Amino acid sequence: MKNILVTGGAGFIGSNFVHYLVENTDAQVTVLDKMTYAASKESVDGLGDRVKLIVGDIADAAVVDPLVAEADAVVHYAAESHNDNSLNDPSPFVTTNIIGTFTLLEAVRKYGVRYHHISTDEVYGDLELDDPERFTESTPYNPSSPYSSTKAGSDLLVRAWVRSFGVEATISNCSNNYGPWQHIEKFIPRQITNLIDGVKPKLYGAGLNVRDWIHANDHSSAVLTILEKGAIGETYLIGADGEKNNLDTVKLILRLMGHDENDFEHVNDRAGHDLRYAIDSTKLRTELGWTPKFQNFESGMADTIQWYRDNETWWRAKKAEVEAKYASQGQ
Ligand code: NAD
Ligand code: TDX
Repeated sequence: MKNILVTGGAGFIGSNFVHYLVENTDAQVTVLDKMTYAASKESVDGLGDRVKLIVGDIADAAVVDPLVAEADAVVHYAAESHNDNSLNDPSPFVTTNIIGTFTLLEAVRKYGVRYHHISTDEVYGDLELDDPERFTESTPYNPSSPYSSTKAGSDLLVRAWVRSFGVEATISNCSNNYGPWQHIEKFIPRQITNLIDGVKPKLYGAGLNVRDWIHANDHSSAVLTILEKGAIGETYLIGADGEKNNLDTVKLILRLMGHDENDFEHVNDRAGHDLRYAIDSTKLRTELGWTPKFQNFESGMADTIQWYRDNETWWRAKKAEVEAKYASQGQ
């Protein structure tokens, strides 16, 4: 695969994958990104002539078609990605996540291009805290939020385009990512940057909701493994056995940043808040031989905290607006 088109490659996880491709392959990488509020050009700066950034919308066939025609593979990360935003205004989620995916699928069908679809564990809904089963590739879809339902809809389009039109696609559903370059609207960077600003971390509800954390670099290595070795038409779940409840995560951040671990506050809960996500990634590990490298959440978190301390100029400009929006919702 000489030419790889990465949609959403200026976002948190997409940019991590662009770096991973540059470091681990010889591919030329074209990033197609609308540069929404969630994008940052700096995240893909300095990578030389191996990486080209095209600013455009995945829902615009006139932009997508010629780029797909030139590509050997498309890896589709672009999305509206934040659950809280989807509760305030679902509209861009439907346009980008569903119409955008449809537009890409029509292009890969037309030009016979290999396609990998990035999705989330949230399509499966949530689990009870004591459920002994985790999500697997055969768990029925049961999304809760406007965000997760549009991601589920996009996954189903991919499955239908494989079966009906013979599109050469794979799908991955990954658990919650953490690491550098994550937008400060998200849980972990919001709390780190709050503490840098002398503000208490904000926990939705009681904080007993469980998320299954994986470092973004491990997500990237899994996606490249699937792109190179995955079986067409298959879905692979990506996870690193990183279940933690939000209360424990906030306490860890407080401790690593030198504060009393009870120095946080409870705020309004999220509507329809999923209780627990947990991934069983046995298929990816046994069939494709993938293993995560970032097994130590505490040291991954310490490095992430250091990154936000070192890169205040990157996030500072966004902080006041993000916090004003949360404050207006009692969060
Ligand atoms: P992000 O919000 O940080 O980045 C999304 C990127 O997509 C941004 O650069 C944005 O400008 C771009 N984009 C949005 N609409 C676009 C459009 N219409 N056309 C072109 N580009 C557009 O998101 P993220 O957290 O990096 O998530 C990336 C992907 O991974 C998403 O598909 C998301 O569903 C999936 N995912 C995320 C997580 C997570 O924990 N963040 C976990 C599993 C799966
Ligand atoms: O201030 C907060 N306090 C809090 O308790 C915020 C912003 C969140 N939370 C809770 C809500 C969730 O239980 O923390 C947990 C994580 O929240 P988010 O970072 O918003 O992530 P989540 O809703 O779990 O979704 C993420 O993982 C799956 C990504 O945003 C999605 O794109 C991905 O599909």
